[in-house]
Parts: sequence; structure tokens; C-alpha cells
Amino acid sequence: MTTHIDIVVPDLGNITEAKIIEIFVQVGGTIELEESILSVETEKTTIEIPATEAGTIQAIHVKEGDIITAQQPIVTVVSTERIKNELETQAPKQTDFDREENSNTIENDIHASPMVRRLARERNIPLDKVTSTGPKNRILEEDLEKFAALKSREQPLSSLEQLTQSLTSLPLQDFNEFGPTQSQPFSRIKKLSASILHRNWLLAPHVTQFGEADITELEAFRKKQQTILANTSTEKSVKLTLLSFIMKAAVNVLQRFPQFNASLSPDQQSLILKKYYHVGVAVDTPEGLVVPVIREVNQKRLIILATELSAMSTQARKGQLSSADMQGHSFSISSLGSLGGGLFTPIINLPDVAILGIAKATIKPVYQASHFEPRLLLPLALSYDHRVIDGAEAVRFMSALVDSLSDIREWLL
Ligand code: CAO
Repeated sequence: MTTHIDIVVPDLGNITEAKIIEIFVQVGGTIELEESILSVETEKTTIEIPATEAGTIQAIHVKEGDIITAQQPIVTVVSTERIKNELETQAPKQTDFDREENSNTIENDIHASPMVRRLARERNIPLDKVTSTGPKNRILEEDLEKFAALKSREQPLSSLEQLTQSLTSLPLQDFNEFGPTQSQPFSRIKKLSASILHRNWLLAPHVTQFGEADITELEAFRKKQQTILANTSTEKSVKLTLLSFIMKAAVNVLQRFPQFNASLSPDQQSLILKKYYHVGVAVDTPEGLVVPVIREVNQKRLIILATELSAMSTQARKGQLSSADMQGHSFSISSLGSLGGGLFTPIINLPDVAILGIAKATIKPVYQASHFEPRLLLPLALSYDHRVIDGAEAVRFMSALVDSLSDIREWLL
């Protein structure tokens, strides 16, 4: 029995096509039966398309703005129900007691509107644990509030799930008691990135290794090449950015340290080494943080990388990236160098095992051959998943990266 199910656009009656207004799910997230996947606009009305299968979203085949028609696949779901059935057929026969225990966790009998289901998912509230007070046992929004308030008082915390629930459901407070307030709703991107960052922060034990690379020569070379480019007819508009050099140097080091270009297997018993070098780059947009992916960095010239980076960040800022543009990264970089500020500790972009943070390069006196010389130093921070990477490996990786950036001759050709 297959556990991967394509959920398709249902028959829309007389309507032949509809435009996608908003997608509510994300790859890696879970969805309940009947929970809304996306909303579409037809000539007459706006409709939400519900899930016909509960499970984990493995792929999203459409993007906002797409025109869709009946029977078109919209997402692929790894079905919870089918996995459960498979496990049941493989497992030894259960006792009556086991069966009764399991039946309590089956969510088929839960009655709740798509909106309540979405709220519950956003707040990590298991609907099968919520006491319903609505007509015909429907779970209402206020039932979720009561559950969250009760949960926040529960002690002690014994699992990651409980810990998350406790952290995301602070006791309710009326701040107006202390002074005037104003509510500012989060954008869709901000909500999505917040939940991903929170999950990544909780799931991976982070350690950050700092480093500092002397990029005096690299900058001199970059500026010289930029001037040469500006005088060519074909590539004069390309901005040869520092970030494209850093991406190239990082990939050069990743090829020597394959455990950093990898993901932990789902059972956490092995490491999946990736033979591709796709780098996610954090981009700050008016709507929030997004991480588009630049692919095959090892195979691309610096000018191509700089061109792609500029196109991707422009698309990101215009809100034109699709979810496919943000998938498939094997390593990530977050650069705040153009904005100033000191070093920071980036959050790993799971399922990667490491992320490189870049801060502002500054000229500092460096003691060389019995005198101080002004050198341009670039602060670096490598956050890594300590389940996968040991401190000594991280130091070796950082030293190799510092060397690569300080002397670009070894990898530029
Ligand atoms: N140190 C000093 N100067 C730097 C620098 C650094 N590390 N990195 C870039 N600069 C300078 C560049 O040289 C450039 O100056 P010139 O215009 O004089 O050449 C200027 O800053 C602008 O750089 P850029 O246009 O090349 O931008 P970038 O490649 O540094 O960054 C991008 C591109 C998309 C990464 C960036 O715009 C961005 O969005 N950064 C924010 C990412 C973020 O929010 N991360 C946090 C994630 S966790 O919340």
C-alpha cells in the first residue's frame, strides 16, 4: 500500500478553473483531515480546498497566483492513516487493552471547522485532547483557548512536545493593564518563518564556532574585476558581490568536509551525504525572512553566481519566489555584513547540519613581520548541529574556510 498520496483539486461544479489566493501549508508541516490546504478565488466566490488525507506535506505542486483545474494534484501527503495501517498489519496482534488505548488517539471523530483546525495546528494543540463544547461535539475556538490556558499551568515538562506547547502558550495577559498597546498582525511569511525557526532552534542542539578571515587581497581582486567588468559590453551590469566569493569558498571547503553538506537520517542513525551543493541564502524582505536556494554552486562561475544571487534577492523582495525556489538546500548562508552590526549566531536551516553567518568586515591592525598592518577582516560564525558535528571538526572547517577566503588562488581556478 502506498503511503504517498496526491491530493487533487476536487470537482468545482460549473466552475472550470480558479486562481490560488493563499497556500496555508508548508513542506514538512502536518495537515489534518478536512483542514484547508489553500484558498482559491473563482468568478463568484472564494473557496477553501480541504485535505482529503491527513499526514505530512511532502511536496507542494502549485504556487500562489496559479490557475488550477479539477483533478490537478496540489500537494503530496505522506498519509498518517496509511502508515498506521501498514504498521498495524506488520505489528504483532494487539491486546484488547492496546486497541482501546490506540482508539483514543484516532482523530477521525473530531468535529472542528477548518479555521479551528488551522489555529490548533499553528499553536501545536492536539485536537483529540481538547474538550468540545459546541453543538454536535464541535470544537470551538474558545475550547482551544481553555486547553492552552490549562496546558500552560501543567508541570513538569517531560517531552519536546510538551515543552513546545508550554513555550507557545504563555499565560494570557492583558497588557492594557500596564499601558496603551496596538496589535500589529504578522505577515504570512513572518508567521511561516517564525514557526520554522522555532522548530529548528528546538530540534537541533546548536553550537556556534567563530572565525575571522583576512579578505584584504580578496577585496582588492574583487574591486579590480568589478572595474574590468564595468568596461565590458556584455557583463557591465553584473555586481560581483562579496557574498558570491564567500559562497564559492564555502562550497570549496564543503567538498573537503562532506559531513557539513549533509542531513541527519530520519531515524538519526546515519548521515545522508549530499553530492550536490545547493546553498540557501537568507534574504531580508519587507514581508520577512526568506531563504531562496542557489543551485550547483560548485559548477558555476562567480559572475553567474553573482547574477543569480541578485535576481533571486530581487524576486524575493517582490514576493515572487515559489516554494520550490526555497527547497533542496544542502548548506545555508546568512549575511548581515552590508547592514553593519557585530557577529551573531545564525539558526541552522534544517535539514542542513550547518549554517554560515557573515558580519561586517572592518579594517583592523594586524601584527605581521614585526609591525602592525591595516588588514580587512571578515567575522564569520558557523552554527552547527552538535548531534552530527564535533567541536574539533567545526574548528577544522572554520580554519579551512578562513584560509580559503584569505588566499583565493587555490580555488579560484
Ligand atoms: N562586510 C562589509 N561590507 C559588506 C559585507 C560585509 N560582510 N557584505 C556586503 N558588504 C557591502 C558590499 O560590498 C556592498 O557595498 P558596495 O555597494 O559599496 O559594493 C554593500 O554591502 C551591499 O552589498 P550587496 O548588495 O552585495 O548585498 P550582499 O551580497 O551583502 O547581501 C543579501 C545580499 C540578499 C544577502 C542581503 O541583501 C540580505 O538580505 N541580507 C540580510 C539577510 C538576513 O536577514 N539574515 C538574517 C537571518 S536571521 O534573522
